[in-house]
Amino acid sequence: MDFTLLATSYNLDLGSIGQGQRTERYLSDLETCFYDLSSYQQHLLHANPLVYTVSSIEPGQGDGDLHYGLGVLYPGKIGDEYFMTKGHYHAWRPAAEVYIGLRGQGMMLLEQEHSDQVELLPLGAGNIVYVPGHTAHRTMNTGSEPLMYIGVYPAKAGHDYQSLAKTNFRHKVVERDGKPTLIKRS
Ligand code: PAN
Ligand code: ZN
Repeated sequence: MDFTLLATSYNLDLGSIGQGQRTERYLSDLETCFYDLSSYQQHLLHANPLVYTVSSIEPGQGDGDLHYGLGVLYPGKIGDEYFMTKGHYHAWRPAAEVYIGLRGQGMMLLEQEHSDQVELLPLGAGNIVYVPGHTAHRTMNTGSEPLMYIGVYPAKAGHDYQSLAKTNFRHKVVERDGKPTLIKRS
């Protein structure tokens, strides 16, 4: 256990948390995510913006330990599809996660692995989303300022991006009449 990590603080103006390990994802890292490939490639010809960062705090590695991370997801769109995270299952499938919205406006897409169950839930300042185990989850920024949230998950959850690489979720979330709309992929 790293006792120096028992207390930390976050700063939403800086989008930073304590001594968190920061991961950066640029548009070019998200090539399997956006359905409108020509808009995606067009966008990349002009710029490769930072789409999101995650800064993680990992005090312990035991079976009962928890990790948490501050996510900062920037606003933007590729065609009619919002800037989003890659999305993943937890490698240890039973692991659930709690997302606490701190600033901005967004949504979460949840898809259960072995059923057709799908949820599109608000995640912004004032929202909390519980992600059950065995559920793929992705976050989208549907607003015009950075979306900031904290996710808390079992230390042994891990990330499985591979299982989603081909299907890229069964649904996409696009803007229709100014609103986030869930559409089943054909
Ligand atoms: C979050 C995510 C974060 C970034 O901390 O890791 O939102 O999304 P991707 O990992 O899909 O790029 C979490 O769900 N951890 O388990
Ligand atoms: Zn997760």
